[in-house]
Amino acid sequence: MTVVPMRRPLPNDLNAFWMPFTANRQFKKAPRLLAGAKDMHYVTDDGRRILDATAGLWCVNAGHGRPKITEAVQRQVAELDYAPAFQMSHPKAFEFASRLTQLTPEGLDHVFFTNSGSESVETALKMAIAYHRVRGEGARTRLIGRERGYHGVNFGGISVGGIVSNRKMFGTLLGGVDHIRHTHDPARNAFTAGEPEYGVELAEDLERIVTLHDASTIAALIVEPVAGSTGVLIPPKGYLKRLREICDKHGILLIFDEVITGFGRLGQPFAADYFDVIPDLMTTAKGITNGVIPMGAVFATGKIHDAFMNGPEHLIEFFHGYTYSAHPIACAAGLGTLDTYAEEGLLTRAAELAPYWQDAIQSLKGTRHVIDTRNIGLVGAIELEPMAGEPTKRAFSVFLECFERGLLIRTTGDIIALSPPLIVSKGQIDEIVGTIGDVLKQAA
Ligand code: PXG
Repeated sequence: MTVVPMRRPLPNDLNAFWMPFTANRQFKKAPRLLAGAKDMHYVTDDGRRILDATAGLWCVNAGHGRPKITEAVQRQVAELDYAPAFQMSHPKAFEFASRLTQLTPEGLDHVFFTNSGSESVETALKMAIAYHRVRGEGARTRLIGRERGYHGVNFGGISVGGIVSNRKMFGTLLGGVDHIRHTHDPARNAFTAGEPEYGVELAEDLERIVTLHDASTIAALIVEPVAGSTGVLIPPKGYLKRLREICDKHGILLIFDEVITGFGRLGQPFAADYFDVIPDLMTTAKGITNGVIPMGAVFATGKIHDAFMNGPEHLIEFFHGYTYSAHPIACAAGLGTLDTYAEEGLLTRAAELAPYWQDAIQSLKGTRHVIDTRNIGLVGAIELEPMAGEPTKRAFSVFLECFERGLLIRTTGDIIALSPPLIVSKGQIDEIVGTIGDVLKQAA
């Protein structure tokens, strides 16, 4: 008989799980556990209902526990649990890819499946470099990102990303990367509803980088159309169009990282639709399956895809992919998600709610500690004056107090970021903004 050693942790021991992007020691002293969810609400392990003002982490766009998605997953797991992803596939992968490319902006007709936003970013960066190489411009290897950009946590993503705390611990990162300036300019744009007036000229920073390195060495520029993780930075009017023009002029691919803007967040299926600027590659994740099963996808134009479809037909064209690319259960969840989005008009619902949302967010101007309010689609940000000498502390205490009062918000630095599920009601918008306002009035 084997003796089970007694040093094993109890099932409810909090120590073993090293939590991601979390203050582990603080969390484990007072854990916040979500045990259930339905529509706009979470339920905590002690039975409290929490209004979800963040769509999980920007991913549960159709709200929680949606029956079409649940049932699709249940059916799929019983029918086909897994199919090899390389040199094999399964029918739903093709069905889902076709359905997705009917939704994507004109020209983005091919989809490469991944399992997360971070993997989508790595995939797109590799595609961009390889694309230039297969067409005989192998010197174009440089990747350009933007200060304050967030492109996931893998080495390519943190290299082109511009969030210092995500980079500084991890050595020299990828070589051959440069960054254009970010667009945050509160001195000129604070309390702007929608797209800021000032800052289109910041796109010209790309010309500076091109002059420095020469266009012939640059593969791609990657930007978030609306920067999310860094605290919701909305592009100045005309800025993205100008980036597109400069990329075109120099033969540089434009990658939009639409991991948070994709699937209806701005009131159009993608930010590319909203801003009427079509990238060459588009990275997505999160809302692609409503957050139910991990999945990501990179969309590519025919020009990029076709450039690879050369040489002997028995050879692999792109040496890249994941064991779980186009996982059957993720594809089933994705199909259920697209059905739900379509039936309820969710990919454009944010456009209907945007004026109401805007008034609600902007009504916090003048509230204690608030130094900026920003909004676009169903995204909002409330920037707080940091406590002297203790950055992030004020916003985090607001987060904790909101959670106590039954509201889930997200904070990054001293910025509150809001992105409710696209099924949110006007009454719930009032509740979100009302609670935050009340908490701010009493916050230290
Ligand atoms: N690109 C962008 C633009 C993102 O926002 C990723 C890539 C990476 O996705 P994965 O699936 O690898 O996490 C993201 C992720 C927040 C927050 O509160 C944002 C993200 C993740 C977690 C929290 O701002 N974005």
